Amino acid sequence: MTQDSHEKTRLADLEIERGRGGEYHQTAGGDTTVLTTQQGTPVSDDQNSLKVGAPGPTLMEDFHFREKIFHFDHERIPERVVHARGFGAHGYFETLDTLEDVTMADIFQRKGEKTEAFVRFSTVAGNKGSADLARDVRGFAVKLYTKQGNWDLVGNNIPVFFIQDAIKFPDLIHSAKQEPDRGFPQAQTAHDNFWDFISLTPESMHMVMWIMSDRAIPRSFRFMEGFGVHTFRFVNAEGKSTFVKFHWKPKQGLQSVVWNEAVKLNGADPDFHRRDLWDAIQMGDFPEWELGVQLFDEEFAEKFPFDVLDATKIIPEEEVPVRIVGRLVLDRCVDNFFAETEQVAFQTNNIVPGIDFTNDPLLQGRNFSYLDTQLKRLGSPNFTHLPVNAPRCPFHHFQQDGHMAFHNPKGRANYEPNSWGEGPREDPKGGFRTYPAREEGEKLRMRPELFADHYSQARQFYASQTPVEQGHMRDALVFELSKVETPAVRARVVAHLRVIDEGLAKGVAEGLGLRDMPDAADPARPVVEGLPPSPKLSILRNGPESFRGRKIGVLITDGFDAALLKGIESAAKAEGAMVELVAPEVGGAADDAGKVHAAKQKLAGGPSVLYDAVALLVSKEGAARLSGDPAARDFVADAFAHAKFIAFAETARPLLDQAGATPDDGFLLLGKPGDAEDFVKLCRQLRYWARTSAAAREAMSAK
Ligand code: HDE
Repeated sequence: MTQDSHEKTRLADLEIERGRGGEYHQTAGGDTTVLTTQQGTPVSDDQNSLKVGAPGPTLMEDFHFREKIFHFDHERIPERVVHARGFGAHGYFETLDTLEDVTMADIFQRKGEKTEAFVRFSTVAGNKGSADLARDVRGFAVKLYTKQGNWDLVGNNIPVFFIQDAIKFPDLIHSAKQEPDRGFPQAQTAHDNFWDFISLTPESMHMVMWIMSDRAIPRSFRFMEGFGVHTFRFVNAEGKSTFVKFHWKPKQGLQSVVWNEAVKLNGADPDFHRRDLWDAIQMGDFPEWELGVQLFDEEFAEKFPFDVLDATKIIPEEEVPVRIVGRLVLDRCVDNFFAETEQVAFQTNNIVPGIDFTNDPLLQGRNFSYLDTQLKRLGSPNFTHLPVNAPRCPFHHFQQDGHMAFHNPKGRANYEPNSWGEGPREDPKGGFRTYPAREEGEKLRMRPELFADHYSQARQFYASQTPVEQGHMRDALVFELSKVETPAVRARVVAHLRVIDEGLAKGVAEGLGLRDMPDAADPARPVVEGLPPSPKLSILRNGPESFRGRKIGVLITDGFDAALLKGIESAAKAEGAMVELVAPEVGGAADDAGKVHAAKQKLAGGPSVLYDAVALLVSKEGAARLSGDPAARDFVADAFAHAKFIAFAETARPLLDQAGATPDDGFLLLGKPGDAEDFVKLCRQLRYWARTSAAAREAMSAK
């Protein structure tokens, strides 16, 4: 690594020299900085190790070679035991509403104030190198560098969790990850161990409904919600406590992909979510979420039919509305993936005055785990010295030494109190004070009685979905359980589903070819009847109002109609959507005036799953050329099967025919450039679901 403090040596421009033995030398020149060792010694040759004679043995003496290989050998740090695959970005939080009445947290005191933030999104089960579109929960971890210390809200895109007590976390994660003898499957829950554990753990049923829904296959990090999951406490200056649940709401609405699309995306672009976030930020279309809080008191908690400290339960927004108090904007990509995204250390125990924990046994367990795991991953208790983890506010303490300590205090006193008048002292008034909750009881390994309700909210979640979403959940369960090789495990899951919804259980049993319906599971507590559906739980009921931030893939071939492309481009621009060109060759295609338009994707490597909607602008000759081309057929057939909106020039009709895509109301014939505006308007619905099922057609015609 070169240090700024090194004097830059200016040499001739970068050039390649052929050396005596035919070896190549690349030398620094012009403004190029001279390569040095870690110790700062300038390096004369980075292409050849030091040898005795040209073919001779390599010499131990070659300190540059040894240092380089030594460092390379130690580049990896342990990946996170969960949430290994992630993607981070910088941004800021802006306070939109003050909350001084309920919390003294400094970040909520002044309207309009901005606080620096770092966010890391992740999948849970897969290894670092797994694909983005795994069916999985997404981590939504936010670090807020407040004036009173770092506050980490380490959340997920699903508001509940599989288990109620942290002691079960290793079992849950072991069952979800690769099976230990064979080391597969990777980044999938579709295997025996996972469903075996789940079927023996009824408390997971609510979460199972969420992960079998399209929430587990988001279209983009930008279009998903985030949740703090646990109930936390706000504490105000008078010491009064208010319960709080945190919600991040994407400014551009919710959107997911369909399962068949997810499977194909994992092949077409395993980095689909990373690339999407990176591209959006680079283009200046900054992803944004609102922070909302659900506030409630002990009295509400007492009368709520479930335990508010049980992380397998939500409080429906219809019951306690979400009050918007701020917004989060991601406006800067990382400079270095390892330094920032990999080394960022989130900890649930990073809280600030005005915010406190509750007795949620999952949260209590997490508070141990996150600190502990950072030592393993980052190798030193000094991980807070890393720039991404360091507070932005002043900090002073007497913790010292350890590996890689590079903020070392000066002076004699390294303890307090001391007689030297040196160093920081505690602040009894302004310092963090734990909320003095009254606790008493016997030491027991037990859970509160209401935690025994495992099915009521699972049922409520299913009932709150549109018929299209319910169909997706059924299909997901059938897919996952079809990969389970032990019939008894499949049957046990269906037994649980019978308590949640008989129709769902029947559909899954049919999909599995299960001949004998198992008896329904026996709930530990009676299911609470008559919970009203919560429309806020559906993705399709909370979609975007515009097509902003989405992408249209336009297939072009030589001789295509330039005016139609212009129409699409200007309609998309007006909406804030993107257009990407796909052509048989990446070099692009010439329009009807002979002007060449470079393509972003080659057709055979740029399938329609990469886009939210497609437009087919192929010319008559192009359609003839692509006749029988499997990539062209799949481009159209997939867009059709995935219920996407499709615009087409008349000349492209043969492509529809060969893909078996009969135009319906989700198609738009582009007769003139202005028609693209109607197309973009259609696209606001994101999908033409009526194409996919009778239930969807019925639901749409009832609208
Ligand atoms: Fe985590 N979790 N978790 N988790 N979690 C980790 O910490 C753990 C849970 C979540 O982008 C680990 O730094 C336990 C719930 C996110 O760096 C580890 C339990 C929720 C991330 C850990 C849970 C989460 C993690 C692994 C059960 C949503 C990624 C690496 C009590 C509210 C953070 C690390 C990032 C990461 C433990 C359950 C969210 C091992 C013991 C519930 C977003 O400490």
